[in-house]
Amino acid sequence: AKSGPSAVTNTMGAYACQRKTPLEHHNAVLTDALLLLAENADFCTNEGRSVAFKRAASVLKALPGPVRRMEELQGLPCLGEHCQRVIKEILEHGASSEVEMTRHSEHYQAMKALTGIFGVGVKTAEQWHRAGIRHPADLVSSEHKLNRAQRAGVEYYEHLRVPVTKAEADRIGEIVKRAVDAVLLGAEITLTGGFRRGKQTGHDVDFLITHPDEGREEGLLPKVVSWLEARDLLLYQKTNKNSYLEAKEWPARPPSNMDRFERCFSIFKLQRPWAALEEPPQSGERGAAETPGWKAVRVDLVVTPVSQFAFALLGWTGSQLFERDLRRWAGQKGMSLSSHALYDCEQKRYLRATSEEEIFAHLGLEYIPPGERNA
Ligand code: 8DG
Ligand code: MN
Ligand code: MN
Repeated sequence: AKSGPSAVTNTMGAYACQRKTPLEHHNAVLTDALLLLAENADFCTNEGRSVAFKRAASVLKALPGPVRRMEELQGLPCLGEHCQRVIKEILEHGASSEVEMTRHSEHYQAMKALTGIFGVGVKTAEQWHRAGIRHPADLVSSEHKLNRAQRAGVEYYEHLRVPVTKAEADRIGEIVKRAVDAVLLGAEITLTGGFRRGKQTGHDVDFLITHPDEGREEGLLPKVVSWLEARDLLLYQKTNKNSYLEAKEWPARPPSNMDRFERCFSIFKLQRPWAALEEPPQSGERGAAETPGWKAVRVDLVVTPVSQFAFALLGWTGSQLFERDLRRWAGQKGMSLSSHALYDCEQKRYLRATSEEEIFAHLGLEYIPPGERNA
């Protein structure tokens, strides 16, 4: 407890799940820069480098105040040489030449636009980029084959670029609740993802669906989807069946962030009853015809048996870095964590839990509430 001024920072854990990371923090200029480099590393299929930048940004998000001098970083985890060079340049000159060069590079901009299309990953974007495609609009006239998801992604590109608000997420929650109630009495829905962490906007809306009687939830999604489709509420959907078999998952299968729940990746057609109240079109600028009375919104629906609910909730609340570090932490403790279960490799048994708190306790971690998992 008694040590120099910089020692305050020495106590920060190296795993994101060991620290509290609020949504609002004090180092956005630095984290924006590092996260842009992380994004660019992803675009260059350099995952290791990307994660390193994300970890560094995450550490800065957890600091109690703005970084002003390099000495304040002493003893902090996850800040490698490269990150420190970037931070130093920003502190001294207000910007990093590497970050600015990357931001304006043709490759970065094209990859950002192309991976911004729903259904398009880095590999596909890179292939298209090599073929001279720079923007979603280039795909409309090109002979490049698009799958069903990508066609929807291109069609609703401008809609899906606009962040989803909390109000829209709540409205969609009401619709999903009605659909679920109509097809299975007693089923429950929970808002997860970024909105559960307190974000006011997101790129999509994530819901978990369960039923207090184990097994009743099986095969629920196709019925929910039919209910929504009958009311013209879906622009796109792809539903996958549950493929999880506890007995077969470990130790054969390594833990991964892709789970095996019954799930639906969809695009909702959200009517805008409040469209008239929002920014009325300037006279002579935008005609009413250009402002449709609906908005396309990405929605993920995931169905979980109630016995796995706590694990699914923990796994789907994010952030992605928080999840990654939870799994890494578990591994280092001789356990294996997924969105389905926690397995103790030494005791060779599953550790049950009915709440997130219990899972943190099994892992020997202090409980971190959703609002502080914004790593
Ligand atoms: P945003 O939408 O507000 O931009 O952010 P987010 O809500 O944090 O991100 P997300 O991409 O919607 O993902 C939410 C969480 O769900 C995140 O922690 C990762 C997790 N997730 C997926 N796909 C899968 C999956 O297939 N299995 C599991 N278990 N989790 C997944 O995105
Ligand atoms: Mn989300
Ligand atoms: Mn999602």
